[in-house]
Amino acid sequence: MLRVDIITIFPGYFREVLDFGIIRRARAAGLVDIQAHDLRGWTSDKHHVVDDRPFGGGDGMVLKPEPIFAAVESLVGAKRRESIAGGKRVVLLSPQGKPFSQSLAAEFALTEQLVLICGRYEGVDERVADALVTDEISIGDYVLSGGEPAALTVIDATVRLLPGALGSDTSAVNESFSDGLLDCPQYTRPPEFEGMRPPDVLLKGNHAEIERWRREAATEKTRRNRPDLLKP
Ligand code: 9D3
Repeated sequence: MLRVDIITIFPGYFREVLDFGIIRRARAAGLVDIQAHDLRGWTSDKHHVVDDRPFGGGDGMVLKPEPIFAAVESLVGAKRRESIAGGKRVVLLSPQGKPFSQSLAAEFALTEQLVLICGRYEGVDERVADALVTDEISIGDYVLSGGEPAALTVIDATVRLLPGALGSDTSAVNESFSDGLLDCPQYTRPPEFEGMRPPDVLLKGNHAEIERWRREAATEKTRRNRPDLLKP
């Protein structure tokens, strides 16, 4: 069973979203155990302070290192990257991270424990990235207000790859990004909707013709929306 521990100042953010769809089914089936932990629980001062002003000046606040190191030590049993057991990953969600990808999700799905550290404010004390985390990850080139939605993205992409998480009618093979092309367009009933019809080839049942159409349509969709995927 994969264990996922989220370290956040907003544990409540995760409560309902983890209770739907594939993630709910995977949890119910015992494939994954996901817990959101309040970073403030690892503070030792009266006011549970998790942030402070940046050295050198500047706007905003920076998450302090001590509660994060304490959280990871209690959840993973290590306080440095080198001491983290193989099969465990400690991930910092950060705008400065490496791009998240399907291949990284596939690696995470093979681990026994995933710890996700969610940043907030202007950032996280760099000693966390330097000495504690195994992976610093961004989900894309846009600015979020915190790492929480990025953590959810990582959880979703990872959990659906756990053996048994997808129903028998669905499969994690032959997907977009596995074969390097976007999915082909799909249609269902009715055959005519407000004057719009699916391509005739899909209604005729010649499976060789349908396969050829799907590959060409997928290539055309990819050329239009993601030409970067076709570049050598
Ligand atoms: C790059 C912007 N920073 C310069 C002042 C400030 C800043 C903005 C947003 C610092 C942290 C954040 C919160 N974002 C994340 O924690 C985050 C994130 C993101 O913003 N985009 C894509 N992936 C991620 S993963 C975590």
